[in-house]
Amino acid sequence: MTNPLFDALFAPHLGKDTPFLHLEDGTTLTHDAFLRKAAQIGGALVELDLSAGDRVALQVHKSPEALAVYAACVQKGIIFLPLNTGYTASELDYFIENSGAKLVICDPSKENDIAPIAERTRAQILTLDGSGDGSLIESAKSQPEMTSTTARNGDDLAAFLYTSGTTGRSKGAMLTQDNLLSNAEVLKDYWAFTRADVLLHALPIFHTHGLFVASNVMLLCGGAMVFMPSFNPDTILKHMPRATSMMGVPTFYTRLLDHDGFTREAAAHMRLFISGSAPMLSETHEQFESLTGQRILERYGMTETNMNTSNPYEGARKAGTVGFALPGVDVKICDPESGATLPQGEIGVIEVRGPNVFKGYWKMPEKTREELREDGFFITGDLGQIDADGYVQIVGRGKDLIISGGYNIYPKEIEMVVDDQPGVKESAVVGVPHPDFGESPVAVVVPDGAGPDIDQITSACATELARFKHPRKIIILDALPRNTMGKVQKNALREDYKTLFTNTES
Ligand code: MLC
Ligand code: AMP
Repeated sequence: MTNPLFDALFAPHLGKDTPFLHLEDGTTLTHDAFLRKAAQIGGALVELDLSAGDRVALQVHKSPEALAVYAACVQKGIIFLPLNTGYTASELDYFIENSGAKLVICDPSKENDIAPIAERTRAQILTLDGSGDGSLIESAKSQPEMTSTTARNGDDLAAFLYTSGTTGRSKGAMLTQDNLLSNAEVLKDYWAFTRADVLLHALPIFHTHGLFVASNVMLLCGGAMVFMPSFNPDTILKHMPRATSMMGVPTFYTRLLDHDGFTREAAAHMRLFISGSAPMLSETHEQFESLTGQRILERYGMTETNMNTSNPYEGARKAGTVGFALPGVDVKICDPESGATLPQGEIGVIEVRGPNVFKGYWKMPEKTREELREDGFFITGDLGQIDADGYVQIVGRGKDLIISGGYNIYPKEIEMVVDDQPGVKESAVVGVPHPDFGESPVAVVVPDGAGPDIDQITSACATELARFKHPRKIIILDALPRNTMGKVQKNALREDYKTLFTNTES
């Protein structure tokens, strides 16, 4: 009986007393102890009548138990659907209903909000808090610490990750066992991870970066992680002496560089710093190198594709580039209109193909056809070029996307909420440079009649949208700039407000 993902990531560690998770309370969870927890959780899921192909939605704080739910799902062939802890009840409603989740696991503080949704969609509900307690764990306690592994094929689904779209409607990216495993295998070798590695893990585990890139690679190589609930530069520096490597979004690096305790000596023993999920400014690269003498390794990925390109481990890591196509991944630059491959050096849409590329969007065959070509190439919506040395450079986005601190925000989602408020004729949301988050959303609002009540817009955003999506500024304008076709010129707005957060004099 086989289950490729479980067999590669988890099964080799059964019975091994090797360190896996170093925790904030000073304790260390071994691989074996982790797998015992996972087996008990798996037993509890099966007792709730979940079986292979069912979905478990999970919105909980980061903890070893939350990661053990992932392991349990893989072992039992259940599709794992992690959700950003910032999502509001109104956002969750869509994910739970759309995925048809049979079980929702949430923080106890969210249970009352989620219960009516679960009741309507006939999902069961269990709790798990940030310290690893809750009704899920109560049910798991009576389960055996060893459990059977459900047979799966590499093509079977392992996870759904929801990613927002241009229309404001999120899409469930269906990821197979092979998508996850092939990428973890490539990254482990490309970045030279071994069992001697200790990774500083401060990313959330509900997105590709923290879950699949960081955790899968570390499970595959047999190393350990300093598993922190969230990013805090003091905590990072406290644990850096025992670590060999870190993965983070650019905000991690700018915040570390702003910290007095981050010195050449503090980083001297570190083998590797990796960045991704959002563009890293060349200045950050240079500042990092002049402080530490080390070059950050930047790579490029997406929810739908896992990782596509990476700067090399050995060899030049070029600032402002995301490196080469990973082994087994094809990358080409295409004409946005015709889809024809462009000559080297020209700017176009980045398309990628490989075992890492997802199977499609859940219950959205049309969206899948629009973005995933029949020959297997996925149209990323990122604009890029390949330089003379073969390095891929991301120069912009063809898609109307804002990335704030590594989180994606589609303007449409915010515009829909703002447009619904009284006194609003229309609105346009754009991303402008932000010193901490890289980019932040600004809402430009055109008044209707007596005009809008800004407090009302703010509170509507608070009810409907996760905090990270809230516009950091609301600007009232008589009319939106439009081109001759009547299309809103977002570029003009981005230009007008580009120094809103970075101009220290204002
Ligand atoms: C938190 N806030 C954010 C935010 N994160 N606002 C905008 N953008 C964000 N990313 C809110 C908080 O709720 C808080 O609200 C306020 O902003 C300030 O909080 P903070 O304490 O400064 O933020 P912090 O909790 O430290 O979080 C910042 C962060 C975090 C950058 C550390 O966002 C983070 O870990 N980001 C990583 C995201 C990630 O993993 N992305 C990978 C996606 S996968 P208030 O109410 O206090 O004002 C992917 C594919 C790939 O993209 O290639 O990897
Ligand atoms: P997500 O949908 O959250 O997986 O975000 C994927 C998007 O993040 C990509 O399409 C890119 O726009 C962006 N991204 C990821 N890594 C990088 C990077 N190293 N540089 C620039 N953009 C990146």
